[in-house]
Amino acid sequence: MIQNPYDKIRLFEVTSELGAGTRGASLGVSAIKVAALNTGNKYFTKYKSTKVPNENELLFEDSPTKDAKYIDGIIRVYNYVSHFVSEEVTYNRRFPIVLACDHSTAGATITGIKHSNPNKRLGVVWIDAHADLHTPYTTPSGNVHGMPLAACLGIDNLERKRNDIPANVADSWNKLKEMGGVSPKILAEDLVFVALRDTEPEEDFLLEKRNIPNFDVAQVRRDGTAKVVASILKYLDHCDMIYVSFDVDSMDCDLISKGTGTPVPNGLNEQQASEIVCGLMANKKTCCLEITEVNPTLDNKGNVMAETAFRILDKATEVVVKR
Ligand SMILES: [Mn+2]
Repeated sequence: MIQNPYDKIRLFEVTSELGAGTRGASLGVSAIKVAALNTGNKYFTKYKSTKVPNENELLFEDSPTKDAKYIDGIIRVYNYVSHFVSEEVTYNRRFPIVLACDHSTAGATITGIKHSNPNKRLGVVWIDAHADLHTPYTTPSGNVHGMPLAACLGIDNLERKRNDIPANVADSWNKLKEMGGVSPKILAEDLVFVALRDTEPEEDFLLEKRNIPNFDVAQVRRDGTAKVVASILKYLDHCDMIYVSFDVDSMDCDLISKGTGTPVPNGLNEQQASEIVCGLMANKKTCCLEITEVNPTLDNKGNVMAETAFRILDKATEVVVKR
């Protein structure tokens, strides 16, 4: 029996940045804490956090793999993250909020949830400018933060293959897909995007073939956030649990700031992002929130991206606590 309402939440600090293409993402969680401190907000006193180990020292050496950079380090990080999330979900029954630094590890969060609930159908709301549906076979960059959804869907996308990958990379990719003993972890019909607007042809092929919907920025502007949230929840109605992944590059980089690894214009404004995240948190099926890809070293406006992410985090947490 949880007495203290704040004890309903468990924060996880996932500071791996092995999956990002630009350096500095691992400072994202610290930048969010600075935003809390500078506004006198006691968030990090109220909510306890667990620091998940990272493998970032690998970055001082060149990646031994090209088509999935640092994938063996990322597999170790997936083990840490999925273990912590799974334990929390299974034994403590607190609501995990994952503060992550690059989006690759969201696949590990999903692994943790799914490992604890192998028979439940997990819906995923991916709020992101990017589809993160690449694989080592299709990636133009080799950055694994563009691959977590393909890993969770168990997809190679050989139909749109552009890279011949070595056997060791194929092995590691298969390990990532099969991690947690459940593969695939999610089904394409249980996945929706919000604010998707910067995809590559290999990803477009999958989006079209698997019929994965995107609630785009125009629709959010036209219909309003309440209607979009209702449509998302209706679409995922058959799912038992819902995981929400909020990549801050879903927001407009000109309106907010460029403090993220792959900034894209014409995105959500803060209010829209906040209302969508909070609207999803109000639903009892929503079992986890992840906020990711704040990079203060790229911020052209000081610490504005982290400050914006923190305001949304604070509001969303409150919604979960009160539900
Ligand atoms: Mn992303």
